[in-house]
Amino acid sequence: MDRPLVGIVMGSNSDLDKLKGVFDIFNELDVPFEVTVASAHRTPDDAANYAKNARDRGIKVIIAAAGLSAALPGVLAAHTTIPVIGLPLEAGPLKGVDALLSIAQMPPGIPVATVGIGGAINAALLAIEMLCLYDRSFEDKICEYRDKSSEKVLKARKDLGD
Ligand code: RP5
Repeated sequence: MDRPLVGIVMGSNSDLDKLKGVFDIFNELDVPFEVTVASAHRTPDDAANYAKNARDRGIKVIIAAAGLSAALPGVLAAHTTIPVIGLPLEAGPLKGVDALLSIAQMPPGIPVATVGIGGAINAALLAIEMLCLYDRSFEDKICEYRDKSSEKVLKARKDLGD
């Protein structure tokens, strides 16, 4: 098994199902990743240590997924210079809007790249685009994915008799 290049961190085990889109893309495009749980609130030292050690372990980008008042992506970003993609998850009465704003509205100085609520697929694809900066073979994987997406639209058009 290849050394993981993407670290996926979720705030709770209850988030796992919402990350399916990330796992599917990485498995389909053969991207080595690891997944763990660390909470900015319940295991703050653990979250900080993960971020601090990630670069030395070969991780090139982190996807941090959390719901409610989602501090996790910002906390991880504060402890590493590896780019962090924040993935806000739908949870609780505000259905992810709270997580989206918590992640996107980072104070200046510690940026977190933010995708939409439940934007698992875009988080995965953005991570792969960041991997292209290290290894251009990942470009082929992105192009392969885009070609398949285009084919689906063209097939739908054909099915409509257009
Ligand atoms: C966040 O709180 C987690 O990311 C999760 O989305 C939400 C609820 O967590 P649990 O109470 O289910 O552990 O920290």
